[in-house]
Amino acid sequence: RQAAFRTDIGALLEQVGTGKESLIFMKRRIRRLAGQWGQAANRLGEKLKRSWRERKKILVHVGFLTEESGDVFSPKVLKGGPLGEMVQWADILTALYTLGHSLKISISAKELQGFLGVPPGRGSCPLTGPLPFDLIYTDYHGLQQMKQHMGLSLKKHKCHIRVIDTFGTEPAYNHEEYAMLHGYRTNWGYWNLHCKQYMTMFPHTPDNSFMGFVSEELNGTQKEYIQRNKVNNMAVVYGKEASMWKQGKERFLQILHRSMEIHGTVYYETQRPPEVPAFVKNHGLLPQNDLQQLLRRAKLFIGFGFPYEGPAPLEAIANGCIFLQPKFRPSHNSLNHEFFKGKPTSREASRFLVSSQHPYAEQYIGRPHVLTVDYNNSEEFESAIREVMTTKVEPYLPYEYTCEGMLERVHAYIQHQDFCIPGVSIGNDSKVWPGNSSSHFVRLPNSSGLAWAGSVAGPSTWPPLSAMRLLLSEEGQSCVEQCQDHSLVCEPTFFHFINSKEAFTQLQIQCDALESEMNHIYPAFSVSRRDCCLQKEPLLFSCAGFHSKFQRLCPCRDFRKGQVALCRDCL
Ligand code: U2F
Repeated sequence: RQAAFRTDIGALLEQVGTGKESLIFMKRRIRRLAGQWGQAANRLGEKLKRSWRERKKILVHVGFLTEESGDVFSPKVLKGGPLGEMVQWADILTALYTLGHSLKISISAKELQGFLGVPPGRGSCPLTGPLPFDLIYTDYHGLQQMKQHMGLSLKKHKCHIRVIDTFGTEPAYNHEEYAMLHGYRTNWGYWNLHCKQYMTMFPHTPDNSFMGFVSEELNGTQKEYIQRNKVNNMAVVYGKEASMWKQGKERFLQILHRSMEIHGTVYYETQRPPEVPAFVKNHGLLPQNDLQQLLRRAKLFIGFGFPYEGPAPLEAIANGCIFLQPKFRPSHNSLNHEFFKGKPTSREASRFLVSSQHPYAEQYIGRPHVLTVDYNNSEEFESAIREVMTTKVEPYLPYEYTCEGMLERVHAYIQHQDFCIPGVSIGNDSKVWPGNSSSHFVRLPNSSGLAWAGSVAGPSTWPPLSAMRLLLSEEGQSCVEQCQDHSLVCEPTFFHFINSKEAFTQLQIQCDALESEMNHIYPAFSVSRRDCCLQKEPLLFSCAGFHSKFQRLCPCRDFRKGQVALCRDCL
């Protein structure tokens, strides 16, 4: 069953259903971006010409939109509520459909049951036969519903599940026993999945897979046109809900208003919301297409700290705006900020810190498109506004947020990620280190670590082992940071291959003792005790973990320019 690219989205639109505002929003988006997806499919088709793609049977169960989960999102679609999640699900559906897979979509527990073929009230293991799908994309709500309906059979089939999880889940929070014992309890449960089964909205943690979404793409003519028609003193404020304008924003708006005309897209019922000053031209919540038109004219898109990590700044930058946003010192996380409380992630490793409203824009895009400044320092704020007015920027969209980029990434995951293989899969404690060793690594020049030189043995060879670089972190440093210091990215899949005494030897570490324990910072070396510590539980292999007294063994890899999720030889 070969998968063939699809460019006509008619059948997908029919499948999405109708009625709820959330579905209407998603369908409108799918329709609006259809041309762009079609062109991307043709380009990727050319690129992958010879490779055989298997057509998978896929179920997409959007848990947060089900009545059973309370569906708090749909009634707020037209009232300034979060749309980011719907943007992402619309794009996931389009990507899977465009790639040519066979798709079923469910947004109720009843549909879920029907598609899975589980008759109600069949005891604790209702699904006795094989799972009728190769892959199931869902979210935390959906996972909970699947547990309810599948009972113990969920455990048998969970390697087929992918969880769309905006902010991500770190290994220490995912492992039930460990989370309970070591203070990593959360509101979202401990599912003991392989952490790469969680898929995020931005590439914030390499412990998870980066799913993403797409933004509008412009051709050369459109770019030129936009640049010619930019209104140099026009600003649009990021925040579609009045509450996002509260708490001392007026002072900044006043300063901004001295040099720029300010526009807003804040939802209101009958009157201007009191939080929005009279000098702001408020358009009310706009349909996505109209917002894009507004952004095409504006020079500045300005954030005031919330919402965190949404799609809108990427859309603004893609339409040629400069994005100005506040720096957070200290960074926000689950310990110091209400919004992140109870989320299964610490966001403590640098680069993945919530160091500003939109860390991806700050760290992956940066100047001249993104200015991240201390809003409490009026001089810095004013100088940023002057910079906006005097800088010319071109519309910019990172490749990983284009349709082709997303298709390429999702295609690679579908063809290569397999969490059902023993040795890599859930809770399996087997050691994959392929026997004895000394030829398995070679030292690279200029202290850039060790490269794999052994045979490519074992089942878990995607990403390919040729991409691996073994490095040793500083004390107190995570693998996220150590890899990043060498312009690489941490690749948790490779931990299996470096969790051995041989890896320490090859790094020229002399171990006085060797122990093996369940700990999310292992494999690691305790400098004071000269202990080499191995990981006992593969589910706890973590890029994010660090400890002031340990140097970590870090499996890093290269990545494609503009596509951090994939290594150079990953396609
Ligand atoms: C994020 O959700 P939000 O919905 O608050 O994210 P935004 O960046 O505001 O953008 C979502 C979409 O809303 C659209 C815009 C974006 O694609 O085109 N939109 C619109 O259609 N009309 C308007 O007038 C203004 C915007 C994030 F995505 C979620 O995951 C988080 O839960 C949430 C809270 O941090 O922030």
